[in-house]
Amino acid sequence: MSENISICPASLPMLDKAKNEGIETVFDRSKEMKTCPFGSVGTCCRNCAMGPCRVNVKGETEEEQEYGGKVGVCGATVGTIAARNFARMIAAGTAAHSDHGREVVQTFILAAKGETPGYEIKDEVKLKAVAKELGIDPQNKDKNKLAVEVGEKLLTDFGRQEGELTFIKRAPKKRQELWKKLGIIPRGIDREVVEIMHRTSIGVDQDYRSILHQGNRCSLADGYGGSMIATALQDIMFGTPIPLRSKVNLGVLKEDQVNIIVHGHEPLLSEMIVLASKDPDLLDFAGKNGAAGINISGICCTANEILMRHGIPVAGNFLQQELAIITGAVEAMIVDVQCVMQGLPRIAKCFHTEIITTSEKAKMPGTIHFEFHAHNALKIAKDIVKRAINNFSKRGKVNIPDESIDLIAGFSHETINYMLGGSFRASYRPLNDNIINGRIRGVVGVVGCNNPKTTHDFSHVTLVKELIKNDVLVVQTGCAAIACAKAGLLTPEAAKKYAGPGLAEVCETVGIPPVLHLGSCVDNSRILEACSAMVAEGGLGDDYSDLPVAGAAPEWMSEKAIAIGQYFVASGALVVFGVTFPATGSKGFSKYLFDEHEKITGGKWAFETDSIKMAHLMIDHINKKRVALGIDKKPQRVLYDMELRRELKF
Ligand code: SF4
Ligand code: MSK
Repeated sequence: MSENISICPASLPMLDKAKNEGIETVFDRSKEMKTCPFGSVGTCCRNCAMGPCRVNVKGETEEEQEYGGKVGVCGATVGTIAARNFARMIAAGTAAHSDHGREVVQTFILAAKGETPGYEIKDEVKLKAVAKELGIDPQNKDKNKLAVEVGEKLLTDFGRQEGELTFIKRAPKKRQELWKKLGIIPRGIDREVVEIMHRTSIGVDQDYRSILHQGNRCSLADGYGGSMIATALQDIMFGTPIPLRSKVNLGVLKEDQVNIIVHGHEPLLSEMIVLASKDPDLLDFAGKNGAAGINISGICCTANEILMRHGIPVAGNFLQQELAIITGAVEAMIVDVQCVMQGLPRIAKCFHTEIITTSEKAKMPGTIHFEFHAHNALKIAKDIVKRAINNFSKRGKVNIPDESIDLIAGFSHETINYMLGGSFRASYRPLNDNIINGRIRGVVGVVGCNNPKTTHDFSHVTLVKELIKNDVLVVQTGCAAIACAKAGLLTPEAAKKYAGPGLAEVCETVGIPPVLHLGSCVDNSRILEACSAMVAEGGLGDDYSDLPVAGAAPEWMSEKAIAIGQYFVASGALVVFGVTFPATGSKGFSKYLFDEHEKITGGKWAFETDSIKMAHLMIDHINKKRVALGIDKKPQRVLYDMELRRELKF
């Protein structure tokens, strides 16, 4: 039975164990849950107390649905309701990434002021580069003073009422002009989220095109605001990732050590936990408690953050958070914000595991709360680690699946630049050249979550294998990256085994995997940066929408994925989602997203649940872009005679 639930070799035995011991997991709850047929297609409105109104109309055409079909009590049509719901998902996703970004900026400023022991400004090169972008002269400035200036300037992006977000300038000129013409350049991050909530409340914006107009503006506040700021300052504070080797899957848990799993999103806490786990006193204390060491691993995006910068192993992705506890080997699961299931404490009760919440914003009944504050972060981290060590002796029977595999991570935008161009002439030229000469067909970002409505990891792995087989270089973030890492796709060796001949040749020459791990969900902003660099390098058009690229989230579940998808669509990309699409109840609005929107920003959404078809949807799109760029034909090989050689100019 478990085989249909997951393809992950470590998850299957844990699912069997759960079944045998009568432990309920997310997979059981998903099977039992009768999802609402209105809500799942975006046509249930509960924005006022005259409803909830469910308007799953059956009309064949948009006209039948919008003008002759069932409407809400206030008269809201199905298109308005679907668009309002969709826009609210964008707002929620943007809020999540941006509130994360805000925490990072505030801690960054405190760190630079020397008020947060444990944190420091690590990457001065990136600090100076960002300062220059912000119009701050870094010359002869103390790094901490400079960091305060940078942090305070970026903090204004959150509350700004007019003007433009700072990092909008990272987009190609032509794209910025288009956004300006359309009126979708975000003013301030918070303002765009608030405006969506206002416009989508009863009796305000009642035109799905207008609602999505604000959806575009808000999503850009995520991509070029909250997410991009978080990535930039995290890199400066904790170090810009460079390629490193590590391990992934539940087999990274160690039977003879204290196992601490960090789970959630913000690296502010996990960085300190990593630091605390190396403390000689705590290591000594672990020894006295019979443990051979302190083993830190991660789940979800926290895992990606500490993997990218420290090579800390990854225990699993979103759907493995409960399964990790079922190993019986986890002393503490330390959580902060986002993607933390409330099912955790119920499962933890069956074992000795303690769930430790740390954010003032995210509390859970049945857990222990150690409130995390930046000014004494290291002390709190040490207290938490000590508590986990104390728990080691309470362990019962342990079943750690013997499943873990190597992966390479750490591909920041800067790293890709250096790896391809060399440290003296960092450049995207070789990538562009290999796209132009056809060795690499194009680039696809495969990102996002797991969803128990579909076989765990299957769509990610199937999609990515099909893409690389067709010479498409894949870049990944989030739980998607963890899924493919578990399938062995994030190693240089995977190129020879799975990639098409062109991509394999490039990977072999440069020494990179065919699938590059770029980090956590906020690090999707690295993909935007990489696309900007590709345009700036030349030869592939002068806007994002000219590039032979696309994006996909085949197993998405979070509102954050919709926000990410929308900022790529607003940036001119084709974005394909699997599992379900929360707007298909409205013929008009879904036609707008899937088709008409391309005429506005050059980008559009698509929905496809079959991973192979999804891959070919994107490959066809990439092929069309290649034709438009005039790079669809292999350059003809010319045999030069002496006369032709003499004409050659060097
Ligand atoms: Fe119903 Fe309109 Fe109220 Fe929504 S806003 S619940 S459609 S009456
Ligand atoms: S953690 S948002 S399940 S990718 Fe970023 Fe994974 Fe999706 Fe959470």
